Amino acid sequence: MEKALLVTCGIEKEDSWEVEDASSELRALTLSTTAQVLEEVLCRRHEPAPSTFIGKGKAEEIGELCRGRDADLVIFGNDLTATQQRNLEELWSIKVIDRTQLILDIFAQRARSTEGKYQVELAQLLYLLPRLSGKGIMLSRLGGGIGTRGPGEQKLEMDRRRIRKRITKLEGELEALRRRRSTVRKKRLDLPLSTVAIIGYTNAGKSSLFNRLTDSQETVEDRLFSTLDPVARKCVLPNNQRVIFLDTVGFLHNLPHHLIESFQATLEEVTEADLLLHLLDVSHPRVREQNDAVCQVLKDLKIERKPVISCLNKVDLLSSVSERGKARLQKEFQSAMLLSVKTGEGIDKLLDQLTGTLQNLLTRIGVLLPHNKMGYIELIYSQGVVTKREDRQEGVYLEAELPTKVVAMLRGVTYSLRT
Ligand SMILES: Nc1nc2c(ncn2[C@@H]2O[C@H](COP(=O)(O)OP(=O)(O)OP(=O)(O)O)[C@@H](O)[C@H]2O)c(=O)[nH]1
Ligand SMILES: [Mg+2]
Repeated sequence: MEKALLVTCGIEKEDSWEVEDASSELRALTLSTTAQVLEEVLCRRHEPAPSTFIGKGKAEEIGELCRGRDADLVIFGNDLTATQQRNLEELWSIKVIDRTQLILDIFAQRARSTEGKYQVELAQLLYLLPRLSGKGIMLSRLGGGIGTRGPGEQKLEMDRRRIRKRITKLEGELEALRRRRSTVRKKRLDLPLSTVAIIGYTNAGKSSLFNRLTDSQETVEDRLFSTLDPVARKCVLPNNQRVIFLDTVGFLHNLPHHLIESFQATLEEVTEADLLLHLLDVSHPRVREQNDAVCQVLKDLKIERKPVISCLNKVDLLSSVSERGKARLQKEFQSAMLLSVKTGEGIDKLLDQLTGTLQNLLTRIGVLLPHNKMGYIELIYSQGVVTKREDRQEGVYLEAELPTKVVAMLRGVTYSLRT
């Protein structure tokens, strides 16, 4: 097990997060890998020092600490330039990893699907490429961040030309996979079921809720980024409407932008959902900052206007908070619902709210189906809520609330459609 020293530097001009919060998140990220945390060093600067980020004096101080504590590597809570990373490695004669590389390490460990694996490898190579310039960091040092992960021994021997070739190949493969996936998704969309994406900060309890709602067995762990590949599953709501739930990758504050781009395919799923279920871990001391971080990602994805139901999860851990305190919290977070996936508290209410919101997304129609189109009756019953039925001579007349997608399908096949 590698022993890591954590360094987080607060930059006054850049970040709204307190350096303490950033550091405790770095600790949680590190503990999600196989590394062990020796000590956390916090510092503050007005702006990063170009050659060492933290400044010469601080760098020497940390060098001493590394030797004294026999550290195997230093992990930064900030992003370093290739030069800063190289300088620090030379100064300390020790492996230095920045926040992006740490996150990539975790992603590499978690990726399951072919697409997920390709995405991570692509992001890793794009990260490595500028770091191979000039004298470069010793390739063996780049042997992934922690443990033996990272692009792998053999791949690290590749020179830049071969890395570029590999990048082009991966981009091609990913594009092909994306096209295939979009066909699959289109088929799913043709099936006109409403889609609900469970989103939220990493470790909020998304997979736990997904499992509970869909009776599944997705990985649930007290670690950051347990879920990497999105999973979709069907579920029947209490009013018999069928919907698709999506479990998604967790969000993180200051997720490096190029990472977001390489995970765009994953986030496409979220972008196309009809409704978002935003889960917050109310027991987390930084729940407000986490909420802001998620809202920021939604803005980046340009989907901040999508209908959202917010839930304050893990309410079972709030036993010391008064009812009034809880009500205040609910109000503060977009009239959120109180929920505990663990005890089941609030699940029924959530399902009611979900049904209601989805129904608001439904269109009320009256439709007369001719006798040769009876196949659609079953579709209407399974996708919507039928409020009236009359068997007439010309066909069957139904009044129902239906997802807009189904309404569009019906337009071509009926004598009369009233919306
Ligand atoms: N006390 C308590 N713990 C919960 C509750 N819901 C989830 N957890 C725990 O929170 C941790 C994270 O749960 P996950 O479902 O893996 O969270 P996630 O949002 O899918 O996390 P990532 O996939 O890593 O982003 C696990 O240890 C769960 O057992 C809850 O209502 N109460
Ligand atoms: Mg998960």
